[in-house]
Amino acid sequence: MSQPVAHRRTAQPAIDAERLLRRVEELGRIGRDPVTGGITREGFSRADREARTYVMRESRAAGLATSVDAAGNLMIRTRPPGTAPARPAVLMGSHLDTVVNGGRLDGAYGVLAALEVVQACAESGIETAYEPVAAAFSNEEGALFPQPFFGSSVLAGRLDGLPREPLDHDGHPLRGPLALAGGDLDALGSAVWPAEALAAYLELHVEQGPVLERARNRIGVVDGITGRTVLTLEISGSAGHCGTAPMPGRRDALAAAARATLAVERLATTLDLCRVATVGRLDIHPNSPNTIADTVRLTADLRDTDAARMHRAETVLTRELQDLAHQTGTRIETLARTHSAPVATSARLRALIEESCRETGAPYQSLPSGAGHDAQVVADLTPTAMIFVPSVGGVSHVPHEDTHPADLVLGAEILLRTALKTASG
Ligand code: HGY
Ligand code: MN
Ligand code: MN
Ligand code: MN
Repeated sequence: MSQPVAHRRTAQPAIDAERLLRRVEELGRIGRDPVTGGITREGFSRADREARTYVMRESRAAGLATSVDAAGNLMIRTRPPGTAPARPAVLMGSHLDTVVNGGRLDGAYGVLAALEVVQACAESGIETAYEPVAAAFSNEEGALFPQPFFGSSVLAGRLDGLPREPLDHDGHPLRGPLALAGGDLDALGSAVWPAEALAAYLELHVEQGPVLERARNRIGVVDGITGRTVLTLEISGSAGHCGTAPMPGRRDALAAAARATLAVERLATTLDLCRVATVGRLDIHPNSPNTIADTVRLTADLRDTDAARMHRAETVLTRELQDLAHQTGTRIETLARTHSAPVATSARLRALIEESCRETGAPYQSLPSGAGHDAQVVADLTPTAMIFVPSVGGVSHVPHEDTHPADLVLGAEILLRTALKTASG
């Protein structure tokens, strides 16, 4: 690791609250449904590209240097790479893509706060041992192309787990949309960071749950991030006329999918094998009111902070699906499987976050993250930590996802202070 650059301080970097809140609102208009108010910016969609362009434009207007790597990750620096001695980065970021009909803060807030920190450092002229860099990781949610954590996985060098030709849910290739976002599927290797290029990763995010609000704490210091396994299952049966096909002998893929959905739910209820288990997406063919469905695809999302529990839950589900296929005369296949291990965050970085909270008098607490984050992927390379701010009503992935403006500003302040403490080497 290169020797830290001398630490020259001029004015103290400061968060510009009005600028941050303005950007949150402006970015929140991109991909917004005028009827539901929900945000839909699936990774590598047109709306996602518009969001990346908005953040790039704001960064350049602020005199910052932007670049998009082969995975479509947007990086924002105080000055272009190569114009100063190379230093390990204190990387801060999150994602700009959303779930379908989601909220305006999940991911976007963390990217804009990271931009705010880098801009505050540039405006102050501060020179730190490590370089503050902001990142918008591509396709964190996997809403259209079911390869969640795509951008952070490439940065972390997790290329083996990616399909050669990633496809979206309807079989359309990623290659074109990735190129439109500034990426290059054939050059993903160029977007991999070596561990020594990083000193730390910090992610500021809305909690997306009820814990902080209920406890009346304003900052969450995340101690662990949940593990997550997502199975894409395909159930194949036989189509037929629903009025003439006798009940005995049917191979009804949708009836089997309904039983599979309940089997997934049971993993986290009566069987208590993992913390949560959800079927969130169902694609039915031919999806016709008077036709027996012949094919159903569904996603099973299993989560726990204990890897062994998650593994056991998946094993039990696999066996139950085999039994179900036999009972219903259908074929049940796993088309795809993505897995992120649970991770513990860095105790050293957590202590710096807590120190920043004490300096500001912000009431804080430790808590686990039930949501998955890019931080658990970047943890492969470098110490990572997450800072949460409260979610109003404890909800997220819905149009009414919200956080009080004062909490949004406080979160950015804590991110800035923690980043400066980390960057000072
Ligand atoms: O699903 C999650 O936990 C996150 O929103 N990607
Ligand atoms: Mn999300
Ligand atoms: Mn998120
Ligand atoms: Mn995240």
